[in-house]
Amino acid sequence: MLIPSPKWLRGDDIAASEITPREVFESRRRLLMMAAAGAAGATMSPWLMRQAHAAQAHGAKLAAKPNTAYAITEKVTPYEDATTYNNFYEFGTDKSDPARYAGTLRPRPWQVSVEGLVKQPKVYDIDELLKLAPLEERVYRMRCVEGWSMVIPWVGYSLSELIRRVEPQPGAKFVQFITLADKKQMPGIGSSVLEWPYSEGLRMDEAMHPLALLTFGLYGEVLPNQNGAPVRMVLPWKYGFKSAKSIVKIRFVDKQPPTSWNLAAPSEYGFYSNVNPDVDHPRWSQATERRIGEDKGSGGFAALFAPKRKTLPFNGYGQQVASLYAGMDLKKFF
Ligand SMILES: Nc1nc2c(c(=O)[nH]1)N[C@H]1C(S)=C(S)[C@@H](COP(=O)(O)O)O[C@H]1N2
Ligand SMILES: [Mo]
Repeated sequence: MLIPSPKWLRGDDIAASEITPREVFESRRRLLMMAAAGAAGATMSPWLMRQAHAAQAHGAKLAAKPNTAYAITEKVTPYEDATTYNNFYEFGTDKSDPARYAGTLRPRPWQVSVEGLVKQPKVYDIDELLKLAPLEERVYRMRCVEGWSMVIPWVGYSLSELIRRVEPQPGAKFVQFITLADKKQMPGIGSSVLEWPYSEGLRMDEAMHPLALLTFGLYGEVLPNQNGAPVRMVLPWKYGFKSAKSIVKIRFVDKQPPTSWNLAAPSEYGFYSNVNPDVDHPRWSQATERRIGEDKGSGGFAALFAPKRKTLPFNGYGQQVASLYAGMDLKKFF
């Protein structure tokens, strides 16, 4: 059995970045991670695996002013869980795949094209977009359609800040988010599990809701690649898959846009996908969820052993967003 040296597991190796050219350092670090994940994968405990992945995750600081308007009192999920238990199918379908393989994603240089039915279309450089409005820290509850949840301090600003600046035309009824699909950076693109590029969408009033966060960071740091660097959406009242990662296009359109998960399984994933304990997924109940990081064990088993919680309508954000859906049959528009 291979026992990894505690020195690099602790992340001490990161100090080498000061004396080693970044590229060399990063590829060396990746090799260490791959050795840990691969060679020892069969015998290393899930906890050790996650420490190995966590060692690669910390990014540059990203300052933001806490916005307590939507503050929740639940315990924040440990950083290690939020950055090693991910869904990002462009890097594979296992929860540990994004942390393992997203090192190949290059979040700079990066442009986001804001286009379609707007008076001021523009291709934003990511660093211009980052400075468009003051960054806020918002602690949001997140709920995946698979039945697990987390509490994450995100860094970003309301998408409405951007929407106002590009001035939608009267015909713009929906916003579509299109994310990067580059085979060279994303090993999962070879698989046909979803149609690429990943696409998501919102109705204009949903997109304008202040809770809808254009997100650049988490835990006071820039987004790690596995969480959707350099920019993603975060929509806390909807199932996680609505929160598209690594966005390259924001398109204003007149009709409800196609979305990747709806195309893959229309009977299981609707356009709205509001968190709703009363609408079961065809293959499982949505009445409860497990909070990642609350388990005593960890790793891929986290979701199995964490205690069950009741899932709340709109993920607990009903007071803020329920009025958007007044008069709609949410069983039909699931
Ligand atoms: N581009 C892209 N965005 C994506 C996904 C994906 O596979 N590709 N997965 C979604 C799903 S199912 C979830 S639950 C969240 C997970 O975000 P997190 O890993 O930061 O918690 O990202 C969403 N955004
Ligand atoms: Mo998800």
